[in-house]
Amino acid sequence: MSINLRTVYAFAREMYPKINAEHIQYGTAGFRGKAEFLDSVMFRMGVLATLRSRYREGAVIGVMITASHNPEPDNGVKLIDPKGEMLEPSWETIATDLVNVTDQDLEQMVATIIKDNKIDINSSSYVYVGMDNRYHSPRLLKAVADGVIALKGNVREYGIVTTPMMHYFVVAANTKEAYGKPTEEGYYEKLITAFEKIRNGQLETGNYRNNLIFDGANGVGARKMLQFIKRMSNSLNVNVINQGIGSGKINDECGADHVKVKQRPPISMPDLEPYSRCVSVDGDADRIVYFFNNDSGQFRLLDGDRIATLIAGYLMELIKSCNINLRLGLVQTAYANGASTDYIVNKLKVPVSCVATGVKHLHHKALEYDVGVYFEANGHGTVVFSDHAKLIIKESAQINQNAKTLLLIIDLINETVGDAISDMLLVEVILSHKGWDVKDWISTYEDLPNQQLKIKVQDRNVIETTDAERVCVRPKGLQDEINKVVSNYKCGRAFVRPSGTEDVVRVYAEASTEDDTLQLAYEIGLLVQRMAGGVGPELTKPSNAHL
Ligand code: 16G
Ligand code: MG
Repeated sequence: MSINLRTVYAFAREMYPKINAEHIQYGTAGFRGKAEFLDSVMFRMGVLATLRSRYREGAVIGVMITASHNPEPDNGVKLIDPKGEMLEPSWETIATDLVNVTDQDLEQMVATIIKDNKIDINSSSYVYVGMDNRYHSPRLLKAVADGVIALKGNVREYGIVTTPMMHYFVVAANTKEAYGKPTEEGYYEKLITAFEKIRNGQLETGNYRNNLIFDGANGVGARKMLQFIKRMSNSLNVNVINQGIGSGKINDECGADHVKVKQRPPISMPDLEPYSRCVSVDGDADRIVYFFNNDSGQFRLLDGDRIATLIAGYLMELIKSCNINLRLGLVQTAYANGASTDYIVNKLKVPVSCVATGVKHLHHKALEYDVGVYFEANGHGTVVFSDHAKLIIKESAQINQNAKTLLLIIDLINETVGDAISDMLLVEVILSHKGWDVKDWISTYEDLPNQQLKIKVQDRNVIETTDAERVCVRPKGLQDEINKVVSNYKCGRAFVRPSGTEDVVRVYAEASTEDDTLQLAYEIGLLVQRMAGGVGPELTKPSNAHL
């Protein structure tokens, strides 16, 4: 094979010229922005994925085209490393450099990456590409594929898939199918087989009912849930709303982000019977929250913290009952409600670690446990099992029924990344085993009222934090002021951090009453405005929680 780097330059100039001079950065969500400016970014990410595959000795690298929970005009791209993890941080920097270079300098930059990383440019390379159902995604997918072709890599297109499906395909291919078949059918088969074996025909127990309303956010999750339903026996009755057919726009007034942030049900919701179980996923189906209305019509949310405590508590019970010795832990972020942490540590006796925001931090920490459960409050999360844990569980499963269930759960959960549909199936298994309805589930603990604010400042990076973002070390003196304010509130807790996805500083506050929480968030917001270069009008006190 002979590769001429001029091809990269020629392709770029002719078909994917860089039309936006604004500097963009590969962040926790990869690259994201308005779709019309992303063609050159996509082409270059195709080039980079090909180089990365060669650097990793021909392992499959994934590329997912999606802007997740963002509005429809946005799109984005993320690379998936061979074991299904997010792209290695040193290559995030390379990605940032590569998309910001001019068309003229592109050829030279590619040559530098090849040289610096000692890449054998004539070796094989494999790139898998998938996309969400935004109308501009096919155009952007072609740009990625052309990037791969420009460097004579092999590209496999999966069409419309969820983000977690892409992670699954990459791992399945790189483990030579030990994790499953790297096809859409292989994915359904693995999850559905495990789910139906665990259910074992026992559909309704105690207060658990077998019906569920699924809000697909007009995104990929809706389509894939319909595919699940087609292939499942009657093990779960799912009514899919916001299917993305007709005029419904992705994430518009629906989906996990809408439900969590606005604290209200999505549009197109049928009249809800009190306590009927509903679930919302985001546009690319890697986030999930549950919700219901109580008998006075009040909306109640069961977010990532609730799902995490349910799963961790259940896995702990199963492990104990098998008499096997495995270290189980839960990983959360500073956004986890204090009541959830208190419940899981003191009632369920599960150890908890706290890490910085972003899936990669949680995933990394969870790998330190034999069984690591991780969830962000916003609904990103999954469970990872170490090789040692898998071995012990397998042995025990020869004689113990609960270990058999654990073994099936390993197949049911998508270990590669948080997967809304797989998480949902696991929650359904647990609720059904416990004979619980949402009322039983929510009564495990009472959330502390909480409030988030966004503060605009001149430069959000003047805020530096440590200790999993719970302590602010810069600007100097800000943390002392925060501590003083917080000490005036019962059960008060607050922190500030620069957002990784928006040009704002985020404030989080919780306290024992709703009024106190609003006042605490307000006071901390004012401190940020005063001490971290706030711009715009002075903050006014928010009047209701969950803005
Ligand atoms: C990204 C992260 C998400 C995190 C959010 C925080 C991934 C796949 N996604 O969407 O985990 O909660 O950023 O946004 O890591 P923020 O920094 O603007 O608060
Ligand atoms: Mg998402």
